[in-house]
Amino acid sequence: MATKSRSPHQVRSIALLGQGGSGKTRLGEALLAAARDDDRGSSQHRGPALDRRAEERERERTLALQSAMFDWRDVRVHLVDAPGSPDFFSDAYPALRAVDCAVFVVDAVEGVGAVHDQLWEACDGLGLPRIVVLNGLDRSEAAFQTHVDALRTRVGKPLAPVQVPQGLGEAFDGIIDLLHQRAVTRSASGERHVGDIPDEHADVTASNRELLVEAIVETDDDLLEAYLEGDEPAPETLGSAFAEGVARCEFFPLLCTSVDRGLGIRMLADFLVDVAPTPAHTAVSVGAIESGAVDGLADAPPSAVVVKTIADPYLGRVSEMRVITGRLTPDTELVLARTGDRVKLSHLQWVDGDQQRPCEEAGPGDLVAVAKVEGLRTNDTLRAPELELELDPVVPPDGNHRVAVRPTGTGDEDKLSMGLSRLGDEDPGLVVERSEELKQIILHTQGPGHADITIARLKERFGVGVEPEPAAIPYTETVKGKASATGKLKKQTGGAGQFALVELTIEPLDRGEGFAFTNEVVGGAVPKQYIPSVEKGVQEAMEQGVLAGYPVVDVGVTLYDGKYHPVDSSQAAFEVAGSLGFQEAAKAAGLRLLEPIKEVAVTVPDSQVGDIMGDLSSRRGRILGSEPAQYGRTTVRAHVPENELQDIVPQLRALTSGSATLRMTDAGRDIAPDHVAQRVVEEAQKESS
Ligand SMILES: Nc1nc2c(ncn2[C@@H]2O[C@H](COP(=O)(O)OP(=O)(O)O)[C@@H](O)[C@H]2O)c(=O)[nH]1
Ligand SMILES: [Mg+2]
Repeated sequence: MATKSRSPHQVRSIALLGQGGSGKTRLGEALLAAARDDDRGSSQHRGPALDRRAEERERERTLALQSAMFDWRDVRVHLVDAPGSPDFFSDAYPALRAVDCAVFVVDAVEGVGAVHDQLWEACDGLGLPRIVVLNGLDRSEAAFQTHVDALRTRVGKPLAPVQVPQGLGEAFDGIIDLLHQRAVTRSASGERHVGDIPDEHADVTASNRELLVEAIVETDDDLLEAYLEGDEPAPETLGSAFAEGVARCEFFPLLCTSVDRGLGIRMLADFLVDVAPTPAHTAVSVGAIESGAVDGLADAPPSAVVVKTIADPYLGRVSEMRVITGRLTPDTELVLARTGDRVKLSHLQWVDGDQQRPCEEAGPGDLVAVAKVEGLRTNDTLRAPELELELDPVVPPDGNHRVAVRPTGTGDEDKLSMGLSRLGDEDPGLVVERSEELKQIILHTQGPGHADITIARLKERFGVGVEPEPAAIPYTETVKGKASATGKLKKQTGGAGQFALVELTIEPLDRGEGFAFTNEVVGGAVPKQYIPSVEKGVQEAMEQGVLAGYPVVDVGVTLYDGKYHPVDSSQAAFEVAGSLGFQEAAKAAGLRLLEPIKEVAVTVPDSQVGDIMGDLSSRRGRILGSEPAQYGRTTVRAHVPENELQDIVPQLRALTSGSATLRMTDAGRDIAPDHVAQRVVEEAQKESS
């Protein structure tokens, strides 16, 4: 394979997306094998290029983005295989930036699910063209029309079947190509045969071809008018309108494959070359060029986006980037848009499975790796100094699974901090929160599997062992009613004494009002210069908490009287008096524990609404209502105390077989019920004793 860039007309890049287990990795391997003219090889074994990491082979699933490339009819195809589990969305989302077209692989038995919907929606947001591949048509309970119909209602725009299977399951032995009106079969001995469409498949062919032609003519008024008058456009006309419709996301073509039977693989490769958009698509959609002029793309000033970066203990930082415009060579100098720093690329390599091949020059649409450029993050834009371009980061939504981590080795805090900051650069789905208030380092992850792999990577790559523990709940305290108290400091230690006395009243404020301090002292009972000290002392006491060590909130404090001593009083003395006064008054007023509340929005298939309402209610949730969502789904909203939500991500997955999506936002605080308050107070007492 050449080591140089090609005309952008001859480059395609696609991402394989969809539910875990739908066959993305196997399909990718099959495409690579077909390009090596080794069709059968891939159907027997997991190939060498994808899922090659030890952790992936062990678990038989894809954990991180990985790419390979192949040549098909003089066109270079970059293939990006994305993980299909929500736990590894960190890698699936940036894959969308790497490519000009997404290939959604749907299992012909299982159909689509929440992963499919969520990534489909992300593609909607980016205007990324999509192709659907129904894979595994050889499996015993495989279906075709059911999935076509389900997908048609789901995607909202026309679905254009360009192929139908010849038989299903055991009987599946060929694919009918609706655009070219021919059938491709493979005999038991592996012989491929192209021929006429058998009569027995005429009906399914005709009905689906109608869907296809309608989807195409809908995109062009003249074609539509002619069609309605009974003129079906000529195949060439259909062909050219077809590719444009795909590029503009006006409809989504559907193809058929079986990796096990080696059917549909070559047709898919042909289809990618004939129909999938060129690298101009991304260049236009991110605003790097104005129109779809493919020709000048490689001669424009260079720009690229980082789709994956990883700190390797031996190689240093390795970053994979997709070229948007221009050409990159091993001595290209670019500007990192986020910081304005200049970076020099060196050691360019093709991103191609487990192969290490130097790249002399990469052009638009190419995926290349650079080593030893420090400071790069996933989603970073690199550009020629004269360009303005900076791409919006593509990040998965918050997975809402929080885990706190503590280093197991003494003195490992710095190592942990460094490891987490490196991982944060790589992993756009990982957010690290250092909470002063909770005295914890909290990882916001996509799910339990993401938390586990993050912890494993800390150990393997940065040598830090960590102990996961539940993220603490940010409780607060407040006062039950109004009360007054005296705060008095009087000390006589050797030489100078200390003296301050304050009289203050506290009262509850409305929820969310925080703190208010009023000074009503008259006649200089507390001299002016000491008033701020009293306030400061009160605030310190509030931060320390009175009931269980959590900050006190929503309290109004009025200082109405006091005493001072001309020699022994000081700012420090009034601070202490303020603090003591507040504590006394709070105890007199009585304290309550407030718990943080989240507004939770769970979207599930309509049939599971009852289960979800039951689950949320059992978490002390207050159901706010429900509303219809896309794709035959319903969103249920509820206010739920945060401490009932610790395990909600794995539980929802188990309850709905992974079809639920979850959003959470802060919804203030509420008084914790007695049994919760009691438990929290007891735990606090245990800890301080
Ligand atoms: N019968 C059959 N099994 C398949 C086919 N494609 C994939 N599989 C199996 O489905 C499982 C998941 O495949 P994989 O490619 O790892 O799925 P991914 O999670 O989407 O990458 C594997 O056990 C494959 O052998 C197919 O076309 N027919
Ligand atoms: Mg996979």
